[in-house]
Amino acid sequence: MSGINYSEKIPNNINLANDRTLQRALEHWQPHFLDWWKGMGPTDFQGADVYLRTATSVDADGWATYGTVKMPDYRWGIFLADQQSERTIGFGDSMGRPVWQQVPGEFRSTLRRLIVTQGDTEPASVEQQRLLGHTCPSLYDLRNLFQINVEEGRHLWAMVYLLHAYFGRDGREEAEELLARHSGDADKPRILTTFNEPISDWLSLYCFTYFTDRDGKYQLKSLAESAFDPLSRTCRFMLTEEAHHMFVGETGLARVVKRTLEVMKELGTDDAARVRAAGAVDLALLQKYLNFWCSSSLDLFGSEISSNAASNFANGLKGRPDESQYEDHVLRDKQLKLDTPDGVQDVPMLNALNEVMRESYLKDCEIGLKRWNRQIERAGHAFRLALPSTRFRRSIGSWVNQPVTPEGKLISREEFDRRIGEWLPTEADRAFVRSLMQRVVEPGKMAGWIAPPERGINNLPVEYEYVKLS
Ligand code: BYC
Repeated sequence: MSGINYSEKIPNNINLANDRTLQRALEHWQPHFLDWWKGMGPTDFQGADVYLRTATSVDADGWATYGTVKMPDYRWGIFLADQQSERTIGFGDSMGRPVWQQVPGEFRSTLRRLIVTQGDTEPASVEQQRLLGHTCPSLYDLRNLFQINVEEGRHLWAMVYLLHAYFGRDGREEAEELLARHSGDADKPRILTTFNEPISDWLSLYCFTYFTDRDGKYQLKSLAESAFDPLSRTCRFMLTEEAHHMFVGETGLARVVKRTLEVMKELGTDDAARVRAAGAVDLALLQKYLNFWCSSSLDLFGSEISSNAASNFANGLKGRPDESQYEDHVLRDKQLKLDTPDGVQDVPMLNALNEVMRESYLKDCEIGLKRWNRQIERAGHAFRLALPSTRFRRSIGSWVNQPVTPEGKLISREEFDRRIGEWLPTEADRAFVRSLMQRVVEPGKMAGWIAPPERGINNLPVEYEYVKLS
């Protein structure tokens, strides 16, 4: 069951050939996807040979094989984790009943909405990153970017499969719309705000893959708990791919910190202006980028108090990440204390689940910060990087538009407006970062603002020619 058939037009492990109607529908969508990829995917690199990994089966050994391929020839396909026999619903009011192999009529539009929202982020991120290839800091990084891009393309396939297979005509229409909305488009933007933010430099890419892909991890984990079994199996496989994206973010930022510390040592100063003059990212600037992307990604969990979250959980559509780690899976009698601008409120736990998830996400985000701070401490500097408060720069929820510092202190609007440039990248900061983004494509060479990685991909040396430019 878990082997993937690559001889078919659409590689899959779902016996697609046995379902001619679905096969035809997906084969009809496939050229639209390829047109979108050529028009909205990475610019100017479609002819390059890229060292990419792909899945040959969905089990631990077989899903990552490596080879050189031109991106438009990447075998995007449909891969679901194996079905678990006799799986039962793990949370909510129907806990213990068998999971669903079809969509129950009463949850059809909500499930479709969840799948469309998830699906929309995948092509959005490819669009956001489409120009980055031109300013890559190394061939190693260029290859990682393209690996992420093709896998986000595959994640789109994963959601489109669900729409086509389980939502009939509406699903097919939604699948077309996923290719028609575009990141940052004034008329047809992507659904969630973060996915309309430009990613025009590599510092933003590393922050995005650190913070936003990690939101992806948490959302996918919560959908992997779903009672709708095909969604659960689809998300379980997507999570294996997501790990590499966060690796790119975490190691990318660690390499930026490392290089900055080297420059500070060479110069014998931590003076930001001198660090910048030497072509590196000063730590205060990095902090501003972390503030920007972390706060934006915090919004992706939805409002602190959400009736959508409550009914999704009660109905078994969307659980908590790693639901089995909790004791109470029904949550009808629990409350949570939530800090709002109007004081502490007692909220039914079911309605506060977005916040529960956001808190576990933040704990996960802390891990990288601890590591980078250890690097800084070892180099003998007092500066520490920190995550912004969940109240800072929120665009949804109870703290929306409140003048709060990154430390979480409510201040006057006037002070907030005056000091915002201390906390978020200013136009001058962004222009400086852009000025660093000079393309380096000689094998093994790195741009001056980032240290080389500790090792290459799949045991190959860092100097390997990961992308052969045509
Ligand atoms: N921007 O009750 P509320 C990833 C809407 S990332 C704009 O507060 P709810 C990836 C919301 O849709 C993971 N609108 O929140 C990473 C709702 O509208 P409707 C993506 C927003 O519903 C990197 C209304 O506000 N996964 O995979 O409890 C690269 C009130 O909503 C925002 C998913 O999104 C926002 N930030 O939770 C590539 C999972 N937030 O429906 C990929 C599926 C909320 O009333 N989606 N709204 O018209 C969901 O689970 C939920 O829809 C959300 C929101 C968590 C997004």
